[in-house]
Amino acid sequence: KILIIGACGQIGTELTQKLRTIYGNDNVIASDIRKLNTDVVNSGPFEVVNALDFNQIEHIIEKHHIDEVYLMAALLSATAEKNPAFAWDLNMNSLFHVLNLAKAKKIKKIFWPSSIAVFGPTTPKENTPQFTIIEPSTVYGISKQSGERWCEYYHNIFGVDVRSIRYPGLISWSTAPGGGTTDYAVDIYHKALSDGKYECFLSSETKMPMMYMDDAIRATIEIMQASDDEIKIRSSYNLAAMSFTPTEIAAEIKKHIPEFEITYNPDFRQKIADSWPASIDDKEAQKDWGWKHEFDLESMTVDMLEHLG
Ligand code: VAH
Repeated sequence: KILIIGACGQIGTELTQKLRTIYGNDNVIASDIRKLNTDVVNSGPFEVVNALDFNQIEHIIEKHHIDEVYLMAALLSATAEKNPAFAWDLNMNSLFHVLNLAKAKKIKKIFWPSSIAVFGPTTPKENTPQFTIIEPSTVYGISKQSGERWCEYYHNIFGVDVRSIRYPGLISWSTAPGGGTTDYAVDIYHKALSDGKYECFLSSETKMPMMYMDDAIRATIEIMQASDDEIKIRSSYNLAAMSFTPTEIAAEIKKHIPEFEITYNPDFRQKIADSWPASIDDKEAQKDWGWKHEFDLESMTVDMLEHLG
């Protein structure tokens, strides 16, 4: 059985639904700090769980005979800069709780998300390799780097089966992002349809790695279904699909909504974006567990506008 912590969040919502389709509603226990999403709450078992409460997580794991945990609760980059102490507490201690439960053999497998935010200003910006300089300059990035180190440590020293992906910015029509720097690439579609214009909080040429949610969910499930010996990297895998600037995504939207206009008014998130890579090399994921993305900017835009329109 599977437990998802943070099941009502941006990724958790879609991951829960997909896992329920694959493994059956009753075998996928959704949990979050509150009942924030009615689809998630009503489509199968749901528990209110605080990711910072070890005893609560342990209790739910025993009650439902859980083997696998997907830990999707976290504060994202922009929110973390506003509340560094809480971000560090939540992002690190929730991970320790789950790693320690695996170390104690109460669960067999963990999925934990890392991010391209793990990279910093001294990392090569284009085609960022799997193994490179990693000096993150954001609270969120520091928590992801530390998390990656601990995942690898728990695997090497205690034999914990933990698997992880460095997600790029994720774009979805069905779930809203929650406080990230890449959120503009979701908002822009909503505003293009509702207002015909969008004011972007990043500058026009800010290029960032992005991925459509369908690909991200498939990657998450594929890395968890891979055999143990295929997973050679136990920190976190680079993962890529597309990279674009606000200018480029606006041009793609204009193909469908010719009157669409974008303006720019960068805020504190510009500095966060500037510290991250522009594009990612994910050949290790391709080689080790057969990763291949499907969606590019063009096909994603068609699908987004079709669903939202
Ligand atoms: C954020 N979407 O902007 C997240 C992500 C690629 C960064 O982890 O904070």
